[in-house]
Amino acid sequence: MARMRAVDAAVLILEKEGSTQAFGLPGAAINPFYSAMKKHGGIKHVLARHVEGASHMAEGYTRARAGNIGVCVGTSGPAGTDMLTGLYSAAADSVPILCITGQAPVARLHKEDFQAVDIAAIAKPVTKLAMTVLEPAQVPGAFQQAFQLMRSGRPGPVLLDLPFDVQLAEISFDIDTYEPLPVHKPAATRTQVEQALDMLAVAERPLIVAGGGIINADAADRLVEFAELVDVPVIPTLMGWGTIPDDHRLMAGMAGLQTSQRYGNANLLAADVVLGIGNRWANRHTGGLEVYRRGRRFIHVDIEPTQIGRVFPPDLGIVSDAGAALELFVEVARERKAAGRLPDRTGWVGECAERKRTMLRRTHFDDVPIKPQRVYEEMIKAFGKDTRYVSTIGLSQIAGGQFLHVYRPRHWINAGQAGPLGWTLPAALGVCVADPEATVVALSGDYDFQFLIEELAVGAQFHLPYIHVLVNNSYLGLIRQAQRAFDIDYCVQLSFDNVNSPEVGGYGVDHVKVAEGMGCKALRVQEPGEILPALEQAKKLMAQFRVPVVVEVILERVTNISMGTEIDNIVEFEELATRGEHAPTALGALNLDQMQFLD
Ligand SMILES: Cc1ncc(C[n+]2csc(CCOP(=O)(O)OP(=O)(O)O)c2C)c(N)n1
Ligand SMILES: [Mg+2]
Repeated sequence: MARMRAVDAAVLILEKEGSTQAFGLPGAAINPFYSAMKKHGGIKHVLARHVEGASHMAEGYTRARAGNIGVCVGTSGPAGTDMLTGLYSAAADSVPILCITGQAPVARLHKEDFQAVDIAAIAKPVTKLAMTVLEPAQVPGAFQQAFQLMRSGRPGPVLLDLPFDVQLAEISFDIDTYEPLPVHKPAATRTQVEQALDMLAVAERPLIVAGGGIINADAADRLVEFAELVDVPVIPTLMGWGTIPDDHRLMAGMAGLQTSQRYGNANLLAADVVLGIGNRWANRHTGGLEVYRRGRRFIHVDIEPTQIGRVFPPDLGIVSDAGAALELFVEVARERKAAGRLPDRTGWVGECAERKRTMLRRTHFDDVPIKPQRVYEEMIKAFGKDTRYVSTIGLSQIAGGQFLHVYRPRHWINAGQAGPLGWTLPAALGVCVADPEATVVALSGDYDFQFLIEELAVGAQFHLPYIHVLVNNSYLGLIRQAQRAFDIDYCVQLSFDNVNSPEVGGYGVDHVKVAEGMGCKALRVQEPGEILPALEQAKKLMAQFRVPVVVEVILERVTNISMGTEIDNIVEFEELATRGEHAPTALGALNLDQMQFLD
């Protein structure tokens, strides 16, 4: 059998498992692995400017395309600790990434060697497996198991930590005899699906809650087919947004405390039976459970057995991969339809659609400084249905969730549970690498943008063009809004007089100069009428220079965005849409002028 260094075997395995894209940065302890990447040539590498950035790039890369597993690589010590945030956000959103770190030699691990830290122990709670591989001959098995675990059950990240001497040690290995291990995904049984359909059949106002598990299972088409067969409206979760197109007649809006629509919450509150598929009843979706559950029965389908009953006990729990479950749901629903056993839902579907047409928030404001709602209206005009949006957290992301439209799975790419500031920019770069043809539009507040701003240089160096809409209120806006409860406005200001850039008018950082300094293009907008032309100009600049283009929109400093503590008490801070021209890009808004308003 062939003899080779353990790292050579590792790189051959990565290639065979289909993980051919790495994001990272070298250091002395991981140089052997880099030498193997160079030698074999089958793995492309993007050099990040911060190791946390590399981990989020890997996430963006995985999230963009079914089957992708992004790899992030760093040296020993701080590189691993920097990547923990990526591991956490990947784990929290059920996203597989493989994190590879260098480590001090085995014999020196306990001697407080330079940059030796027990990264496997630190990473344990945020990975499916975190292992320092102590025996060179275990390297192939560790990688084999890593891929099996990342793909089986609830997907998630793995960290493999490779001591320097383990990387270099020679082992016997033949890639031709290496086979990926079988992947295990539980599947619903016919009895379970029959029971769930029986519960839906006796409902008067049934709803489907479509979670990110459907996207992970690449099963959005089956979801839509099932919803159409049984004629039941769908509420996607934030992670499931795009499983059913926003303009589909059965898309009933999103429910929740923040990234939701008024009609989404109203539709959920009106429902009597809810079928959740591949979702986890996240607290920003449910709000208080008393309100969320009141008077409703729940079915919960999830791939991970211990997710059933974690948040509240469902009336029926089914352990299944979302795709496998939906396949059976479609099959049984077809049979019932042919037998004339599916109830007529015309009235209920019409009610939900009417709320979607009428319960709208206003977006059309002409104010200067610009009100944030207007930005999303202009974005909808500028970007088509195939746009891939990337965002993380903040008022910017929340308003994006309320006002933008998403039409396809993996076209709203968001670190939903962890919400780590700084994620947007590197994740967008990862999406660009995964889908170079796509129109990628990132959405950040000024603080999120500043967090990992240095990654712009990566976009310029590697020619990863995308548009970054930067909504600048010179505030930690979401936290400022949250501090209203404490009657403070404390440590949330980002404004200062920039001695080099008086033109930013006290908004502090001159993002245009920073972006240009990093080799990107940037435009600044101060008035609502300039937004659309700037976005159009950005598309041209992106095509011409093949670099990231930042469109900074200077917002009014203080705007509160609709949110609340329960899904039945969302606070509206602006007047609602009462005429078509108030919400010209809302779906169904074409008929707004004739509409009967619901309060
Ligand atoms: C690492 C990290 N620290 C703190 C927070 C809490 N946090 C959430 S949003 C936010 C402010 C975001 O400000 P900005 O990006 O400007 O967005 P805005 O709300 O102003 O639109 C903060 C500090 C976080 N999500 N992540
Ligand atoms: Mg801000």
